[in-house]
Amino acid sequence: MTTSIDMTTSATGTDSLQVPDFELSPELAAFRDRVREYADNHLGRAPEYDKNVEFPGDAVKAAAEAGLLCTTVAKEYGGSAMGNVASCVMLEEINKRCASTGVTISVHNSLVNSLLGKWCSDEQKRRWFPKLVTGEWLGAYCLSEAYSGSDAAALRCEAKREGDHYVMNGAKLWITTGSEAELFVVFARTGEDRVNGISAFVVEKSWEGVGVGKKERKLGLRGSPTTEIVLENVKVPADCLIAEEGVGFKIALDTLDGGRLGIASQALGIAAGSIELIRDHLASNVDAKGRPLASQADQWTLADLASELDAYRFLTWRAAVLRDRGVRCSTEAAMAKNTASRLANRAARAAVSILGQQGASGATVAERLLRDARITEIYEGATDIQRLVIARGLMS
Ligand code: COS
Repeated sequence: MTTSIDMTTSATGTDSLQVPDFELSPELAAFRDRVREYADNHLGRAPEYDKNVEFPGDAVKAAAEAGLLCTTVAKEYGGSAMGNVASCVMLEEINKRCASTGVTISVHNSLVNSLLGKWCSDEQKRRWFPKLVTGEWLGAYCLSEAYSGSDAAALRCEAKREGDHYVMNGAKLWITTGSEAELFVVFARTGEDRVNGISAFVVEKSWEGVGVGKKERKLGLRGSPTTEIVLENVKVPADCLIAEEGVGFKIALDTLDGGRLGIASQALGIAAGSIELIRDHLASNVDAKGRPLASQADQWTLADLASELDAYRFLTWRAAVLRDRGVRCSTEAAMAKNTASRLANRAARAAVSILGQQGASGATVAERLLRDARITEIYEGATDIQRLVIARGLMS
């Protein structure tokens, strides 16, 4: 008896041996083109934001008007519900041009809006989303403290329940968009247990006792303000607790899985921008007969960087697809950030080297890309933390 195996169709009628389509769908390609148009029209001031240490308020406002601050919000709350893959495509394009604008949008969408959408009640979403999706308010994510960076569960900020509210005291460090945000997601201790004693809250900037502390002087992303957020006897209404007491740490780490896709995409954008600089430089350097003068070594560098860019983009999109499907993607997101952020640093360093004196000059894009690349290996979980998450994922 011969068994015939249908190689194209599964019992459920779906294509069981389907090869993934490595092209963007027509809808996503159209969205990417729209983001490119936004970038062409509104990110031309990137060098000024960097030079003047100026928040890209005009670019962020234009992003809100273009519907780019609501990609991770459901339609019923005014979002476009485009999801994580679309957000990754968008963030790569934006970061290629301006990483300060890119990180502002990444944190707003991937850390704040995503978290509220997944964990808040319907009433809470109706309270905050109208302001967040329109960009009237920007959001910030407050996890790190002086004694809890990589070891996030060591945080000390506390929230003590007193009747119908909590009294919050503590200080958060390295807060992206700190001085510009109106809404903070704050992780604070409501119990002694290292992990299960942490809860998540929404805190509004206008409340008494909420202050913006020291602003950091930074190597890169100079248009993006990174500040301390000080919380002194802040009365946080009990209905600003997110989900329930004790699940804050899991909410924080789950949200960071999505945030890391945003930073991986930022790194891809910085890498892509650097590779384009190298390509254009090498292609324009020709002899009298129009033959390229580029050394073989420089051509190998270009080839290797471009190959890695494609590979890590697919790693990033794979994790984003999983997250859009509601599947935990901690390992895959960490793989994406680990590889893309290291590539961004190598690509930007190569751009500066290959462009020579011109590349190292503060007047060129290469120098800014190199400074902007550095942080992608540090924030939202340093490279060694990503490697730890990957190893734990593989061993579990
Ligand atoms: N999604 C949901 N739950 C998660 C999770 C995730 N991605 N990651 C961990 N958890 C859960 C674990 O399953 C565990 O729950 P149980 O005790 O019920 O099993 C709990 O959370 C604690 O996890 P874990 O034991 O791994 O906690 P650690 O203290 O060992 O944390 C690392 C480990 C280092 C991974 C974590 O502290 C981390 O990611 N640090 C970096 C923080 C960071 O990125 N900061 C940047 C802030 S924004 S600039």
